[in-house]
Amino acid sequence: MPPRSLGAFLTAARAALTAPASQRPKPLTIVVGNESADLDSLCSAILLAYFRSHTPPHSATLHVPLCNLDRQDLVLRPELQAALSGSRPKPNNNASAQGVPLDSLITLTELPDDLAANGTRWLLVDHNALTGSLAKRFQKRVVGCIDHHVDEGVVPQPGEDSGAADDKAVPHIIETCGSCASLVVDYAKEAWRQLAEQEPDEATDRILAHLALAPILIDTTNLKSLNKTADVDRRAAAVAESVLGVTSSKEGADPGFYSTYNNNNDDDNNNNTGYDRTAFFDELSRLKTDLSTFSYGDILRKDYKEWRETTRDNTTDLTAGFSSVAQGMGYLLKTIGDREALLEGLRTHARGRGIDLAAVMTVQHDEGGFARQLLLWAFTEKAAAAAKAFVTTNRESLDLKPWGDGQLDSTSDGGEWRTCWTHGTKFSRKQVAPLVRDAMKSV
Ligand SMILES: [Mn+2]
Repeated sequence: MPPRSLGAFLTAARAALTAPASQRPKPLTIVVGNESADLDSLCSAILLAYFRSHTPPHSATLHVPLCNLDRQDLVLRPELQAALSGSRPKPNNNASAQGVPLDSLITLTELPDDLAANGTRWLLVDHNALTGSLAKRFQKRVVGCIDHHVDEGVVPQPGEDSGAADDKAVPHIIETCGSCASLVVDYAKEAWRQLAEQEPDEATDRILAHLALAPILIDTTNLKSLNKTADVDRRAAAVAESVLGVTSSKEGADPGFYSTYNNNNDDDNNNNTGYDRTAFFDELSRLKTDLSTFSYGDILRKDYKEWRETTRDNTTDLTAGFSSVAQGMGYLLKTIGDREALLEGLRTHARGRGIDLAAVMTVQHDEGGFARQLLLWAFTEKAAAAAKAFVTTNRESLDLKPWGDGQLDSTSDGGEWRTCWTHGTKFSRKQVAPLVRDAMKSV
């Protein structure tokens, strides 16, 4: 059985992955979340890998939880650090010393270049088809998934004659709900209960409970969003909270489910669990939107996606890179750096990725109320034509208005073109990027 302690488990998993090829376990089982590497993906991968590694009959198999991002990007996710702390993060709170450090996680940086696909088995969480560089190397080795996205139909059913999916115990769960972590907890709750009974480790189980609750609360807006929250989200939150000693009177969790840890408070204060749902949710939300410790380079790559399109005349491939930012343009200029620093940071970001059209989409919370801004910077004439076409087509429907007296705008940099707008819709990148891509294809 792999180590019970989460810290020691991660060390063992990392050692298995990074061992010389001849000493690597075969097959090596890897659990990975989707490319956005958001809280849900990261926490779901850790939870599923941990529980599968500790659940008979899989306990002979160490599952490696892989974070689908580069090591240098771990620091861009302070909310994940808070989830790993095992308690509500507060300065001078000794309980946080029991947590697991962010850099103990396993990232794409540790994935060996010589890892042969046929020596691996993959379980996907929070997506059901590999993307990017992992897809080319490993898609055929995917054996199971737990996910809440639309089924793309590429994960083999257990027992299907794919060669890889010979393990009938492998999960194949795709169900709509707020957070994938809810499905993982629901899948593993009985194993978790048995583990807690047979080999109690309160520090580890507290961290696991926080790793489950963090994405569930974030993805369901503290279980309050009626259209996002499903029964399984409430059920899983109740299970995780019962580990923390919170007894639920609601249906879903047996109040004594994790009695191992619920009886050890020797005082009369029934709430002495160090956990408060709303406080934990507020702290995670604050960390997600606090960009004050980051540079422009960090902020522009934190939530970044790019697309490549061929122009209508078939002469040019244009690449557009979209950075989503959890604060407004005013906040950035005030908190991160002035106009010059922003433009320098964005130019460096764009050059480093070889993109023709950079887009920055912001969400403003304070400073004059909620608003969204869109900064477009075209670096070539063709990209400028696409950007202008986008504006012409969408100016009215997006209610585009110049932002900040045009202080970020420029049309004079030899072929370059740059404008910052506010737009009057709720559209995020999911809706705006396709419009920009259409414009790129139209010139
Ligand atoms: Mn998700």
